[in-house]
Amino acid sequence: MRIPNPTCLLQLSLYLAVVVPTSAALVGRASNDNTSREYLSKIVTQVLDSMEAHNPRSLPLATVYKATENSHAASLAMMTSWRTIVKVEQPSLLALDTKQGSAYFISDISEGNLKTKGILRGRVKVVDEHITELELFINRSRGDDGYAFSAEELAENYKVLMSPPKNRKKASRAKLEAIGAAAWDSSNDLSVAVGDNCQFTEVGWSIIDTGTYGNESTSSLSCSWGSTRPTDPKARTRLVIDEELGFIVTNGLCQGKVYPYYGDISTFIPDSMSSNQDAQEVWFDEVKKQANLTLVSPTEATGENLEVLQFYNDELQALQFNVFLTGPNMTSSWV
Ligand SMILES: *[C@@H]1O[C@H](CO)[C@@H](O)[C@H](O)[C@H]1NC(C)=O
Ligand SMILES: *[C@@H]1O[C@H](CO)[C@@H](O)[C@H](O)[C@H]1NC(C)=O
Ligand SMILES: *[C@@H]1O[C@H](CO)[C@@H](O)[C@H](O)[C@H]1NC(C)=O
Ligand SMILES: *[C@@H]1O[C@H](CO)[C@@H](O)[C@H](O)[C@H]1NC(C)=O
Ligand SMILES: CC(=O)N[C@H]1CO[C@H](CO)[C@@H](O)[C@@H]1O
Repeated sequence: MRIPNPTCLLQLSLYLAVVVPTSAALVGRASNDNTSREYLSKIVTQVLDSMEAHNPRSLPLATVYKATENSHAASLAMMTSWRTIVKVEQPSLLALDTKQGSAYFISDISEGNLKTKGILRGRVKVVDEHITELELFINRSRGDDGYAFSAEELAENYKVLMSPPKNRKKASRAKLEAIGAAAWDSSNDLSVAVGDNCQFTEVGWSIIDTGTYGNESTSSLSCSWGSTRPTDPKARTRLVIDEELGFIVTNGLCQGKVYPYYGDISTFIPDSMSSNQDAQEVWFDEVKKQANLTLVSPTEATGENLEVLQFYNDELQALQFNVFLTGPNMTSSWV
């Protein structure tokens, strides 16, 4: 991670941004508080640099901070991220919430011998210029996220999201919050128009689903705002609301099953997508009879999704399912 000047990071969008909070934004805050876009991006840089340096002690941590890595709590000094990460690329996506002092980032990382690339993503919250919350996820191959990911495509795919058209119509904070809430409640009938170029990704990857029999599609899936979206009454639906770039960072859990899939891969299918699960059961029974492939046994799991949406010009512009799998019927450390 080498960002000589953190402001370069947002070069394209900063000129649109309110760099210094207005006096109104500071009302009710301690005088040493700073939640400007510039400050928040600097904090993210510090966190990533400290990983490369294997030194979490350099960070401005609050006396008591809350932190999780891949869904479980640990002190930063004990976390894998600060032990094994040797290089962090500059974030491919950075969402900044100047009202709550929170930031979300996602970056390519290298570990150990630099031969494999992974993906690190997370959320930081600051209060009075101290980090109070840190929620991190590292990709450890597709088996961990249950969906898919691509360390190779991440930066290229997200570039367009970080430089939206200058003349875009920004949505109000209330609208962004309403979309975040509806994303985790399938009974919420908020209608959300999906843009023609809306980008759908799973941890950086523009998804190509070849289907159960490997013959269905060779092109990328597009976004949808469907009834199969899972419901989590405890979802945190407005973790980072970036009013400038239109990002909504949410987190919720959904129950589902890990199934063997076409070829030798496995995939996580939420219970809310019951017809997809049924199709997979049919395929599983067929292939099991043929007995010429080894299959991972369908197994219950919880998918923890740090779901990111982007909305402007009255349309959904990006939808990202960033899933991490844990055991069945798990709950979140954060609720
Ligand atoms: C907030 O932090 C940024 C980045 O460190 C700095 O440039 C800016 O002057 C600070 N603003 C306030 C009001 O302290
Ligand atoms: C894919 O293959 C399956 C099984 O052979 C078949 O039932 C299905 O119709 C095929 N789908 C397409 C889109 O060709
Ligand atoms: C397994 O057997 C079926 C039926 O004989 C055949 O169609 C399929 O190609 C075989 N798959 C593999 C991976 O050998
Ligand atoms: C998870 O909870 C559901 C609903 O209560 C239950 O049916 C299921 O057996 C549980 N799974 C495990 C592995 O405990
Ligand atoms: C560190 C690590 O496990 N990284 C994995 C991330 O994903 C790639 C595939 O793109 C794997 O090859 C890496 O092993």
